[in-house]
Amino acid sequence: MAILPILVAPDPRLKTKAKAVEKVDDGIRQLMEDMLETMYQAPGIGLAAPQVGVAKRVVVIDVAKEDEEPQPLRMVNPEIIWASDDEELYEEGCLSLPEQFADVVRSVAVRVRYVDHQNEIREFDADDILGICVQHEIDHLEGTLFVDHISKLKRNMILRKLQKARKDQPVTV
Ligand code: GNR
Ligand code: NI
Repeated sequence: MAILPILVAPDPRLKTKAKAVEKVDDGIRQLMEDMLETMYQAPGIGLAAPQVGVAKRVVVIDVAKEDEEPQPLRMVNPEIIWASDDEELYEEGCLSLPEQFADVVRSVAVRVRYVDHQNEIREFDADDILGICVQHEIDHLEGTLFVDHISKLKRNMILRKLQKARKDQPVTV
């Protein structure tokens, strides 16, 4: 297991479309375990491979609360095969946009198809925070961040703050 460094916007690797995985092998399984460890320690409820600099369609999610049993989801090539017309606002954050939050409109419910860690095709319905998280993570595979769903004014405010935070960082040796 390993904690992987999480990329912070602006970074061109966060804007790149990730490639489909042809076969889930030990390398992909190891990547998913490392992503779970990285997500838990961040802490976050989801993580997409592009956020750790890997341009592959791999996502991990766990929306269990701190006092609940962990419920890790490992998804390869996830796709939304149905989305409700019904939409709702939710205040989102992102490990690649640290300390930035904004209201995003998304479908209330989605049906997701993915390949699991044993190469089996699976489907499930998600709503609530899980539905939002799945949509947020699949966006990452397309090079889309939550700020791409809000007004240009709010997006630029957030991106400028992050640019400034990066400039103000002490020089690392
Ligand atoms: O940890 C996360 N929390 C979160 C909160 C609201 C909506 C989406 C998310 S996903 C985020 C982790 C992350 O950046 N995944 O890509
Ligand atoms: Ni994110």
